[in-house]
Amino acid sequence: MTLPKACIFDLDGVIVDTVPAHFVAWKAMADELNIPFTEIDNEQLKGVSRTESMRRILEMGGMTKSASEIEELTTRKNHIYVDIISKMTPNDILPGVVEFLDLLKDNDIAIALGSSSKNAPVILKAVGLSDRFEVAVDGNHISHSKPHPEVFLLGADQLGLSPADCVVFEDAISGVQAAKRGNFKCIGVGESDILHEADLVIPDMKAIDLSIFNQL
Ligand code: B16
Ligand code: MG
Repeated sequence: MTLPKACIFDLDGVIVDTVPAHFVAWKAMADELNIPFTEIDNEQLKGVSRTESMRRILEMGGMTKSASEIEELTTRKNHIYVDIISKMTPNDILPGVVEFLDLLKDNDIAIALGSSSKNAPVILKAVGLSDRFEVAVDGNHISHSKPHPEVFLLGADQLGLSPADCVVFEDAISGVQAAKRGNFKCIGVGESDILHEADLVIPDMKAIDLSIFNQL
């Protein structure tokens, strides 16, 4: 493809390395419930909303809980998670991200955020990236979690662009599926065997330049 008019970035796992923090917090809840929970299980929760993630962990343990119990568990998970992310600094931005955002800006390619996280504003502030996104759609603005395409469609709409004008960067299976269901080109950031539904997979954001779009 030629250069896109915009790039829409996932947050957790693409811009910042919050995946281990989510894992630690979910593992604490799973341990309490005596549900085995590994990093492989955590892979399935990437991009998935907080409540849906809790439901899936309960499902792994063959358990059911009432809506109020789920609310109580997710609230405590979030306290553990927020405690970790509140200590984040610009050093927690993943390698290559700032350079790539600069490159997009210099080439008049718009930059947007498409995250499932309700903590996105706090994270962006902590790492000093709040003013880098023209449009920022996060878990506070959507009613359907990835793999539903709502978060990216809303982002494109707020940019005044169609999905064909935008490229999505995603680290989660659910996020890649959301992008593809919304008719976006999608670059997976991570392992190609996990993100095989993406149009292209890169291991990380290090040393990427505009030639990446020629590969789509
Ligand atoms: P919160 P992303 C997602 O963010 C995470 O990948 C996922 O693990 C998390 O459960 C979800 O946000 C909700 O996060 O509890 O902070 O609202 O990858 O879409 O940026
Ligand atoms: Mg992610």
